[in-house]
Parts: sequence; structure tokens; C-alpha cells
Amino acid sequence: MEFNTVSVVGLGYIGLPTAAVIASRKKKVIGIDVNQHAVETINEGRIHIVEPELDMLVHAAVKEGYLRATTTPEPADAFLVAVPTPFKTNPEHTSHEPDLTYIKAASQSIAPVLKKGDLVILESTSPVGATESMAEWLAEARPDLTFPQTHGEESDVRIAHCPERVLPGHVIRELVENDRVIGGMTAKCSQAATELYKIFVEGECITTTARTAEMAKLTENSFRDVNIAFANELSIICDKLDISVWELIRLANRHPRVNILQPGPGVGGHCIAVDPWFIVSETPDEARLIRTAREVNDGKPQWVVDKVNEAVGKFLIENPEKTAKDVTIACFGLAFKPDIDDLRESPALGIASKLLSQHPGEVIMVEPNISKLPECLTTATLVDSKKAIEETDVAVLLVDHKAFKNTNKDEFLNKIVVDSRGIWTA
Ligand code: SAJ
Repeated sequence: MEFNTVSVVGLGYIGLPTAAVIASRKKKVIGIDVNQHAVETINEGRIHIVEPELDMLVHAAVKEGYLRATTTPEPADAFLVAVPTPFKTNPEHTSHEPDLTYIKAASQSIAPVLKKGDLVILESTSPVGATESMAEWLAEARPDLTFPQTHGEESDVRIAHCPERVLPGHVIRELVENDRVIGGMTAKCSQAATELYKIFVEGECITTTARTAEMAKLTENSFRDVNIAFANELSIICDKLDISVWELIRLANRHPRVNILQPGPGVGGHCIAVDPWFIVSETPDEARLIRTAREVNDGKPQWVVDKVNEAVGKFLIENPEKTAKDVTIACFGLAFKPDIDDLRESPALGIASKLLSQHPGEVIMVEPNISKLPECLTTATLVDSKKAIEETDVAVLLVDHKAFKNTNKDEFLNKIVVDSRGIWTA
């Protein structure tokens, strides 16, 4: 199949890097997004999100004329859909049902420009069956074209699911180097999608069905979530038994078939804390371990808050002349993982904002990767590590940023430390 023009629908954390990488292979790429600001920014050769190397790539692609963004879909030979799949909103925020509205809207927006021979790929992380739903929405909008669910290998339009699996912070490298799971609705759909990915993927392209590809993505992130939950549960058990969990994990990991992950303040980001629920919501009675892992990881931030409250209590016993109002707490790290500036769905941010709202004394913040505190922390002050160490009574380590790993442990000798990452106390 020849792909002279590729359209990427949704220019966010996955769509924009993918569009830029395809454009860097000298293919004409049309990026579609509903966000006018994002479209304008990209057409100026700039980016609206943070990802290493992406700015250079987008700048070059736009300047050389290979990448152009617009809010209105245009004809292309292949369409890559990379739109969000959040939870359905409900007033109590208790729903964990996937919301496919964005996929439906994207399908309806590209349907009018589809033509015989086109390929449509769903990249968004999706519950099992979403690709088939997308195919239905396209077929409803274009009764003049045939689709794989009714016409199999003879269909006019090819449809596949190919989940993205790139790690934020390493997106450009992983987009090219990672293997891709390609789930076509038919064998010819898989073949067409493989040809598209071969334009820029150096990893292996492995074909399967659309449903297996959907489940593969959910499985990868659930595997990680369950394993992090195991580490988090161990940390709570060890705290109760007065054992260092960090030493324990180091020792257990010397076994040739044991590889325990690291405990932390909880699991953040848009993927690992979300995707397992897509399995639970479809098979609630069967997905017992996956559900429990989510609950263990979601409960960890409150456990850290409780530990900080205990530390404040300990400080007051040691300093009976003081009250809680006189105690300063410093939170080290707000990002959802080390060495990035991304605060979205960050357990560290949740803990910091809870401490800020509950603690009667001062709560100061250290986050070397940002220059301004987010809205939920505007009443706090952002300081550097040195100042925080000088001023704090209780030091709460929330993210294992490189900058914190290099801190001399002696500086904390007369402080109470709550170390959720094990870099100062391990
Ligand atoms: N974390 C721990 N302990 C660990 C490892 C991670 O507490 O031992 C925490 C991190 O601090 C962070 C969260 O887990 O809060 C998730 O971080 P991560 O680096 O494990 O993963 P993400 O969310 O940045 O990216 C994941 C990746 N999936 C897997 O590694 C299986 C990535 O490849 C996916 O493309 C991405 O989700 C996605 O988009 O789904």
C-alpha cells in the first residue's frame, strides 16, 4: 500500500510525536485536533506539550512542509486515531467505566473524507471491543463504503488497533525502537497497518487480532500496576514489622527468579493508574487481583499522609514547647515520577495538597523541574532544596529526582524524615 498522506487525529502526547516522526520520514502528515490553540502553535513550528526532542522534530517537520495541523479533517490514505479514553464522569468520581466519546467523535469527523482503500488505525488505549465499535461508527456514517465487520478481506476500508506503548520522557526513541503489536480486524488490515508502521518503526511489527491487541496494552500496564502494588503492600507490612523494605527488596531480588519493583507514594500518570480499570469494568467478577492492585496503589498516598502526621506528632513529643502551628513540613518532589515536570495525576501532588490543607503550620514545596506551583498549591511557597532543608522540621521525600539522590544524608541529621522512595533512609 502506498501512503502519500497520513492523517493523525488527536495531537497530544502520543499523536503529535507520532505525526512528527512520520513527517521526519518525508511523508506528508496532516494533524487534526479540536484545540485551535494547539493547531496554531504547531503550525508555528512550536509545541504545546513537554517531551524531550519533540520541539526540534516538530519545528523541522513544519518548516520543511511535511507537517501541517488543522481542525477540519481532510482526505488522506491512512488515519491514525490517538485521542483520549478517560473514565466516564460522574458526580462522585467513583466511575471506572471507559468513556469512548472522543473515539466516536473522531470517527464521525473523519468519516466524511474516507475513501475506498483507506486505512484507519486506533492507537488510543481502549477497552476490548473499542476497535469494533469504531468500525461500526464509521460504517454508520458511510453506508456507501464497506468495512471489515461485514465484508471481511473484501472491505473498502481497512481497520486495525495498534496501541502506543511509549514511555513519557523517552517517546521519540521508543516510538522508533519499540516493537509494535498490530491487531487488524482481518489479516489484510494487519498487513496494511504493518506497512504504515514500517515507515518509521525499527522494532518488530507483530500481528494479531484487534481484540488481542487491545487486551495486550491493558495487560502490560496491569502487569506493572500489580507488581508495584506488591512492592507498596510490602512497604506497609515492613513498616508495621519494623523492617527496612528497601533492604528487604534488595535481598529478595538477589534470588535469580525474583525481581520486585520499588514502593513509592502511589501510582501516577495517565496510563498505569487507568488502564487496569478497563479490564475490571468489563470483567468485574474475574479481575480480582487487578482490582485489588488498583486499590492498594490508590490507598498509598493516604498512608504517606498518615506517616507525615505521625512524624509531626513525634516532633511535638520531642519539642514539647511547640505546637503543630510551629512545625514546618517540606515536600520534596511533586511530579508523578522522577526527572520530569509532569504533575498530572501525581500522587506526590495529591499528598502535598492534602498536607497543605490539613497542617496548621507551614508547608513548603521543592520541585526542581518546575518554576511555578500549580493552582492547588498556590498558598504554598516553592523553594530550592537547600532552603527547604534549612527551614523544615519534617522532610517528606515524594519523588526520587536525581537532584534529591545527590543530597548529602548528613543534612537531615536533626530532621524527621518520611521517605516514600527510600533514597534518604535506605
Ligand atoms: N512506579 C513505582 N514503582 C516502580 C515503578 C513505577 O511506584 O517500581 C510509579 C511511578 O513513580 C509512576 C507510576 O508508577 O507514578 C508509573 O510510572 P512508569 O514509569 O512505570 O510508567 P508510565 O505511566 O510513565 O508509562 C507506562 C509504561 N508502561 C509500562 O511500562 C508497562 C509505558 O510503556 C506506556 O506506554 C505508558 O504507561 C502508557 O502510555 O500506557
